[in-house]
Amino acid sequence: KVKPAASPASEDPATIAGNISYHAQYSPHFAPLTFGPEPAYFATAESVRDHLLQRWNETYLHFHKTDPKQTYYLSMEYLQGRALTNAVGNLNITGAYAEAVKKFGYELEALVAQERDMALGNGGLGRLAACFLDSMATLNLPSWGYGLRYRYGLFKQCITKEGQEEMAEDWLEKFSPWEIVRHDVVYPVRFFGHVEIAPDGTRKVVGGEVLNALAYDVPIPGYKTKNAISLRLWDAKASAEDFNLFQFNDGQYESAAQLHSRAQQICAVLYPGDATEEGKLLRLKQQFFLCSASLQDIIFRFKERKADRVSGKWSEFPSKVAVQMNDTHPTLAIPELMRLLMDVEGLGWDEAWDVTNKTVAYTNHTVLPEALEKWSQAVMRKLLPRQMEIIEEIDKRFRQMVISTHKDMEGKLDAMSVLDNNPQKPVVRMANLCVVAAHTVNGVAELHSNILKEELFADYVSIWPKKFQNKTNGITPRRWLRFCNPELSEIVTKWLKTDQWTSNLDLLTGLRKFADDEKLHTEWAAAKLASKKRLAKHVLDVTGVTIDPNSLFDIQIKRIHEYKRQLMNILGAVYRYKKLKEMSADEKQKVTPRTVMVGGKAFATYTNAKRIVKLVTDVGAVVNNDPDVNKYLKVVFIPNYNVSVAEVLIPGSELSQHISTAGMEASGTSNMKFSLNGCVIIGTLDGANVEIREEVGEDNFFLFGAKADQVAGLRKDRENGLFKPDPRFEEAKQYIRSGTFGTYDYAPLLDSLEGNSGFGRGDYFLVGYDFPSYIDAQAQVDAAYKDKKRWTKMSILNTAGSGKFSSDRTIAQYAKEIWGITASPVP
Ligand code: DL6
Repeated sequence: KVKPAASPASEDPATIAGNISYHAQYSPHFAPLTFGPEPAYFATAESVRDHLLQRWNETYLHFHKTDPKQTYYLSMEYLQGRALTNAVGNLNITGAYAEAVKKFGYELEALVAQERDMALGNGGLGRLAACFLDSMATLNLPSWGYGLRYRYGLFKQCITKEGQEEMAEDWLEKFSPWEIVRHDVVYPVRFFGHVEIAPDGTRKVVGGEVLNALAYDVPIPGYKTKNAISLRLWDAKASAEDFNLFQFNDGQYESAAQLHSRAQQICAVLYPGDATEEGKLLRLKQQFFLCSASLQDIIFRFKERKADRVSGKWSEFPSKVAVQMNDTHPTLAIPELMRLLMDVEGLGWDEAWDVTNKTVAYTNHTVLPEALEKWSQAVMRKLLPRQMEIIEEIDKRFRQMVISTHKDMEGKLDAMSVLDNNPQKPVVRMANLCVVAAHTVNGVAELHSNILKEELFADYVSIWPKKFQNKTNGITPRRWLRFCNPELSEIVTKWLKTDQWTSNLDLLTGLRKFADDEKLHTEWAAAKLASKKRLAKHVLDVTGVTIDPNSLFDIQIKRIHEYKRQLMNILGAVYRYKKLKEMSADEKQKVTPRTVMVGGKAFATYTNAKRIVKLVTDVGAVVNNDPDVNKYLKVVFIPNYNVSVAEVLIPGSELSQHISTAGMEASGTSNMKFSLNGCVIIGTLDGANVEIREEVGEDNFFLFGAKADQVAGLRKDRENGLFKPDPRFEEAKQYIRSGTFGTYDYAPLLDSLEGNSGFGRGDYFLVGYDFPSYIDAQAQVDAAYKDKKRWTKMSILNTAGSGKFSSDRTIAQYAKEIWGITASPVP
């Protein structure tokens, strides 16, 4: 037993300053001669970490003693962003820390800016996981996240004359104060090898390569609670025995450390390119590494909490453990849990299947066919021979079950089965495996969940009608309003006469009754202006472009993808520019000045997405330098969009674009962040836009475009030559083709918008169809913005209608309706 040490976690500024000083001297990362902003940030962060560790330990002990059912969230991505502001905010010690660092001559904000984003994710799915952890901790739920400790997370985006260039971003270059290495938490993970069957029929894998998974814990504090949960990240290590000293001494340095170098590859980068076979194999290794290490750890903890579980009380397992698979990336948790239960713990198939099925649940985040994972059966068999045997058995039993109990479905079996045995390309369909094995499958917004039930997974619904649910996504109101927008937060607190909205976001509806109050309007507009000025400074710093805080700030930030239709946005800006050029000076006076900002990263090998980035920057270069129009229009590409950039952009936004082809965006979560910060949305009826519009009111949302159920018909019409493009659409494309924005070859990008040009998919994303209604909606925006009273009211009503989109609500629903877990606050 370890005796509890005296707590270094004080809330008194003088004691905190002493603790920061202590870390500056005794946490040996920087020589103690100077105390510049960087060492000051690290010492401050380490001091905050003391608070976190204390809570982490107490929470672990509490869960250990009370043995509640616990959820484990398995995700290949966590887009955490920066931690310092969030940590002091959640611990309610921001003021004390601000005062303490002043004693060293620093503003807390200046130190916060030193922190590198922890960008272990790509986009919405990873940021959702981060918001979920915040809500799990805040709601005192027994729950942990598991992920991988990539060295290079999401790449750094540089914008050059050629367009986007990717650079590796090493968030661990100067170590992270937020992670704690657990040298005692290590599990072996085996790749390759072959299955050996003992005379009694038991199986084990021998040979191949074994790497160790080493745990790093990132403590996640709840808001105003003693609970702090864990994001446990795995790193891969080879052991000393795998280092061939003989070869090394013989000068064969590379082969001597071969396994060490392979271990390093596993957690080197998030999303290694998968165009090559090696790339595919590495990605599969990453997925399995996460699943195997996490499940071994989960089983260890299940046994650790009650001594008699060592001999196994496996039917109890699903009443103590819930595993949530964040998309199909952690699907291998299914065969790996089966393997551990059968080959290590000695259960039979039926018992192991029952336990697995009652334990795992699956969230789908996309219906895009190209994003639904399929793995080559041959690769899987080679890398994971035993898990592949198990997948084959799952597939066989599923087919038998359908034939014996749902004879009418037999004709659909080839599409529903786990294995696609097409001789040209036999693959394992990961989504099908998830649906077959999980007790619950959910989509992430009403519309998306309906599409899952009615289209993608429709065939399974007749077999398991109760398996499918909706859990509309949410965002944490702490990071996405309270901490990133202090001016607006204060106003909300003042008018609601409570700050309870921070953990009960439904209280925001209380703002509705003040939506016409002039005093509130004045305060609201002043807060928005302050945020716009901060944003304008950021734009100047990172692009050199001056933007006018009195113009309408119109923002689209998200991964660059054709279905998200940044191309429609920029075509709209091009059309606007052309019209401005045609106007007389008097006519221009009546125009609503607008700054169009686009930000987002294009996947390194996604050529059309990179062309879109280039087009935005080229249009910006011409428009912003054109003295005839640049008072009325600016177009800016915001480089290196990430969580901390979003924290500056979103508070300063007035209009934001969520304009995907209906039915293609599963939910979206930045739409929720914008709306919460009093920004009005222009959007299609897609993903969570549908629910946002319901909540904030139709009058406070600029709607346009085709509906999801029209899309298939419209695509057919195009194929049959029935689509007649609007002249405005033709005009905008032609303006680009004419070379107005430079000589770069935009033909392939623009051709992708043409009928059946052969290039692209004949405007698969229906930009041409939606363009006229988009331009009309933008004209309504211009008119509405001129009426300041109307606009401010719309802004207030957006914030007031955002209560539903708290991730606290989402997580409370997962806890009750999928996981069956309840709150367990540290006393
Ligand atoms: O659910 C989180 C987020 C949604 O808000 C987005 O609409 C959706 O595009 C995104 N999905 C993915 C899918 N990736 N894979 N596989 O990132 O999930």
